[in-house]
Amino acid sequence: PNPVSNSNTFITDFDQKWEFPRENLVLKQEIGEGEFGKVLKAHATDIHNIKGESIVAVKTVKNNAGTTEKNDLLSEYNLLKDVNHPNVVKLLGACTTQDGPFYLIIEYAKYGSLRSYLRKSRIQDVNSNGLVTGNFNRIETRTPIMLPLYPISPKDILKFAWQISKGMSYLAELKLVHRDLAARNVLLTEDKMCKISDFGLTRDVYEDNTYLKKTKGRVPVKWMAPESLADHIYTSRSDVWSFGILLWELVTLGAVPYPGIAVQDLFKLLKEGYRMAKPEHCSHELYDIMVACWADDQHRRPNFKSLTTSLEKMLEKGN
Ligand code: ACK
Repeated sequence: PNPVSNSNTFITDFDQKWEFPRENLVLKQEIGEGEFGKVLKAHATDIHNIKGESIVAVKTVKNNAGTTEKNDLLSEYNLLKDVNHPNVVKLLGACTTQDGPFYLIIEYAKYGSLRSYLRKSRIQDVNSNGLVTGNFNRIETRTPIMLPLYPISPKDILKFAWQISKGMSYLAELKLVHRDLAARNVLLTEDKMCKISDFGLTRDVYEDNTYLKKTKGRVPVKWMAPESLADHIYTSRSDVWSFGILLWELVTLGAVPYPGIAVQDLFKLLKEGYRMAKPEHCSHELYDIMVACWADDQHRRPNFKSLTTSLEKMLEKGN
């Protein structure tokens, strides 16, 4: 039989375990939009063993999306079915029936992407005394109490790095290569837990642990290892390079890497040995980790297990 299909529905393997009835999903406002996809906040009733109503996030493609984008969302769905870790975004269900668009339902992260949280945490406010007070939410009482809206401390930054490293270590163990690890692709929940997300580009690696990307798609050049840029080689070791860039994003509260450098000039500079300088307020210890992640020889980079241990030690020392 010919399934009914419009531009927004696409054929997928029906999976009873994850299928969620459309009538139990009430879409609310849009929380994110890309060129071909969007993310909506929604209310779901009785989803994934959670009785009653829960707030969830729904990922879908727009009408203008092509086959690549649809396949990316489908592969994200299939991949998320097999992963389960506190620092990896949780799949809650999917609507795949042909009477509507394909919806991927994942856990909702109150603070959105780590990048947006980092950038919001920068916003400073000058109070009536002319003092910089940080980003404050004024709660009116007889004596005004000021509470930071997006607080962040050096310890939080280390904690975020450690959590992401743990999630990546888990993925690497499963032989999964993320290929687009960046602060924009990590979500932050209400209890300040980092969740690795956006698995559209993730591929399972087999045999020699190397994924060779055949065609040119979206390329996050400033997060990419030299071997990915030159030869489209993606491994957990190239994810480690991206993790180094993510550490730099954390310390700079979400700055764009290699400020002032055009993407087309980057590869040559990296091959000549150029690396980003130590950001202000970054400890030498953390900068050494970043630089180690950016070793030109992928085999000299630390792995996620050892990164997790190093970050854990730094957290224990309280620096
Ligand atoms: O930084 P943001 O507000 O948080 O903008 C991006 C946008 O959608 C595109 O990815 C937000 N987003 C994505 N997934 C989720 C989620 N599960 N919960 C909350 N926000 C999300 C993200």
